[in-house]
Amino acid sequence: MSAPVLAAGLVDAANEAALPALQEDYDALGLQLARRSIELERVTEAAGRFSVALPSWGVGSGGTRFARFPGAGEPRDIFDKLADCAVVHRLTAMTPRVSPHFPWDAPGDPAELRAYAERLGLGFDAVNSNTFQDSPGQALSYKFGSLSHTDPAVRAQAIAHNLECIRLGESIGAKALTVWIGDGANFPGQQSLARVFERYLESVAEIYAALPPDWRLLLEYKLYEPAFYATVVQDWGSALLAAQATGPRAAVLVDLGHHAPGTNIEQVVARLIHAGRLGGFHLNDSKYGDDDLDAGAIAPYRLFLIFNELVDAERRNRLPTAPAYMLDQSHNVTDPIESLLLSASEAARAYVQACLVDRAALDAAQGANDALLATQILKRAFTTDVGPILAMARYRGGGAIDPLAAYRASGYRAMCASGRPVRAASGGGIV
Ligand code: PSV
Ligand code: MN
Repeated sequence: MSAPVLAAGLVDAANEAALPALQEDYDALGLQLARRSIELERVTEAAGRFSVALPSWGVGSGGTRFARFPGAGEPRDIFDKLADCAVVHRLTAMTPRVSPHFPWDAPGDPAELRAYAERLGLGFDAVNSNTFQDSPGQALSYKFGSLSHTDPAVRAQAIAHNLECIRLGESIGAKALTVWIGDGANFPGQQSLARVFERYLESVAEIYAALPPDWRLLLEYKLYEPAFYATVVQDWGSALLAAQATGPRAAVLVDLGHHAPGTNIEQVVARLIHAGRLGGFHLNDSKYGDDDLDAGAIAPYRLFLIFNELVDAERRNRLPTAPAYMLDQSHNVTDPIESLLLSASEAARAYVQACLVDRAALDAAQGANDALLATQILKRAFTTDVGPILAMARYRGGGAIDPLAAYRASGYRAMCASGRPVRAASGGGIV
């Protein structure tokens, strides 16, 4: 199977033209950081080590409950999706893994899928199960829940699907299963708030029992949608309880869009680190709810503050297992590849900015209760233009100095449009 690829030499030629200006900016930033006793090369090396996984579902146009507007040359299956992800990785040099979603991405032959991904230079991150909608051929419906359903037969079906995800994941080299369920109630009284959670815990325990020893189970919470009165795993408290009740390799997955407006997500992150149960992230951005907008598009300072907690925890050796960084976005008005290029970069930007925080000075300001100075120390790191560090890390990693410009010059989307017929516009749907 062959995939559309970027023309040979395209990135190299663009990089060659852009390198002199980058070098100037990079050197100037180096001088500026040296005055702050920050070693530029150390930060660039850290940037080069940063990576974030791509959601297989993110390379197609998303949609809302009202409509989906497919774009030209959209991927038709997991093989096309991987080809698009490979383009993102080729240009950013920081997205070497893809997080697949089953059954959407169920391969006929997992070995073939794994080999294909390897040929593209990609691996797999956490596999996601899907018991939040009914799939063709499924015996029992998830309309009234899945892992927490009142009917044991429905729960058994949902558990079996998760076990199948583990089996598929093993055959493609994944090391984690992410479980997000849409279970919940739209009306007070519709469900027993107590018993529905107990049933969820029982089901999760069965999934955990089948988890290979080197795997992690990531439990994702979400405030609302599709359930609008009470979601079974509605917040980090419930997810943490579930992880703690389940076992040491169960941890919490924080999707940035899954909180009430105004929630202090960085504080949630700090608490999960304290509990040793921070499993990973679905990075995205939002203004009102689970908007699934591009990471860093709305609240870049919040993203920075989250990474500030992570870098601080790294420094204090409080992150024995690195959290899984994954994007989870829905691209409705952009070319999904372009959004992913920039979102990966925004995640790395927040991480690098957080690496610039003067930790000793912050400790001292906090110790002296100097609120203004402490917050200025964070702002100073946040407002540093780390663009040259990101571009240099990409360049050194084999990516593009300017991924978006290189992508736009490549004609990749037009190439896909001629090889992949447009999918019929369907109705609404969140994915
Ligand atoms: C649910 O809103 C979610 O965040 C979960 O991670 C799903 O797997 C993903 O979006 C795609 O629907
Ligand atoms: Mn998510």
